[in-house]
Amino acid sequence: MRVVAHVDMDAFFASVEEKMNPRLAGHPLAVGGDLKRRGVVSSANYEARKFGVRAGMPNAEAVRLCPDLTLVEGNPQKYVHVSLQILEILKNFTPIVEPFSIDEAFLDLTGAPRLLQGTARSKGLNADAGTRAGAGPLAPDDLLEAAIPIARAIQRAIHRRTDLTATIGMGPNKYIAKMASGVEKPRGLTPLTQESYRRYFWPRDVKELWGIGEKTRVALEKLGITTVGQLAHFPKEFLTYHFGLNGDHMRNAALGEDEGEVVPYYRGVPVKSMGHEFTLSHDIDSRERIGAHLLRLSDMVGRRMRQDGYLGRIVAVKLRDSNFRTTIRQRALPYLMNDESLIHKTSSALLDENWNGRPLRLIGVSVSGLVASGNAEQPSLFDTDERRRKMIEAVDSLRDRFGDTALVRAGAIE
Ligand code: DCP
Ligand code: CA
Ligand code: CA
Repeated sequence: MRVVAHVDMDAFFASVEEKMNPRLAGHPLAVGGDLKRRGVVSSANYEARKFGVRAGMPNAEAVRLCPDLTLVEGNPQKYVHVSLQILEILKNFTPIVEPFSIDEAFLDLTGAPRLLQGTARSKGLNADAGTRAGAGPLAPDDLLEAAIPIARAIQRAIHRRTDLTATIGMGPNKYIAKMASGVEKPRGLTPLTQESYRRYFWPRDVKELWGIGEKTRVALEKLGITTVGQLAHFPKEFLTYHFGLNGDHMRNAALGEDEGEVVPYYRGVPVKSMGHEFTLSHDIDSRERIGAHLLRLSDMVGRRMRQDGYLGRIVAVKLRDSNFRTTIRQRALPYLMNDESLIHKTSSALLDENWNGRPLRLIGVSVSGLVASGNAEQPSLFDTDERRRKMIEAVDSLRDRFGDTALVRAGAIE
């Protein structure tokens, strides 16, 4: 029996921008990435959403829908900074915090000290007596209820420290918690038991399930499954037959079953790429100097791969010239390795093939396509791996869209 909370910041990037420019507050605002190139909206505040402005929409379309829209480029460093700040706040409530994306985290509140006090009170015990002695097993509903004040306290703490608002979903597992946070936004606080989860979601469209995209929705429809409830009741064997392992995952999702534990940040996030980069103190155009940096970077990357127990296959270099033009080029090797001399050889070749001779202000080397060098773990698409992938993508897309923030290891906001 657990209580898991999912915290999701409201209109994250847009809200951070609002706070930095108080005169923008209350007006439609969207973060549009690079405004000179044809960017897309990454975050719209709730005023802008009233006009239909949504993340993923081209900037031009957003402006057409909402001519009064303030479109800003965005400050990725700031978002990463606030994201880390929020993580620090969450850690005050329980050490079991799993950062899931730039603006989301899961918390396992089951053992949180405040929860234990709360349950003791609701059972008519004094907190000192503890809950284990004589209290008997708590009903899942009691646990969830006792966690509501903690969720409120989390929202208050986030607001106090960052001036931003968060929505929290809670449930007996991560899946229900994540689904619950989508029920009411912004500033929502939604606890769902497994029973209330089913009551609420079973009549709804399968596409509302987290992890079910348009392709899967269409495939399910062909089997006559359109609602979450139908999916939950569909014979397991059929689903497995049609969708393999994912069939099982989907069914569990519909049932609100999820054994996945909240993996605390300190246990480390499996990484899919490792890289280092240097921002140079002044622009450099000597091949020799650049080569020296490349050697050092390759060395750092290889060393870290071995330290953390990874092998990888795809070597990439990143070059940013004095005009802020960023080039990323990669090459796949035919085998897995964690050898800095190979990384260096490959990255040097990539440099020579792609450098236009312009002075450079940033050089980076990374290796991706990583696997653990020890054990080949069974990947699970729907579960943690999928979540991790999303997180990694979130951070990567940030870096792609805005150029680089500080050195953020892909897949780990530490
Ligand atoms: N993001 C992005 N590109 C997207 C979607 C999101 O860069 N296509 C970034 C900007 C968002 C942040 O990730 O602010 C969090 O994404 P969410 O989907 O949680 O969206 P918001 O926090 O902006 O809004 P909501 O209040 O709906 O959670
Ligand atoms: Ca959000
Ligand atoms: Ca989010």
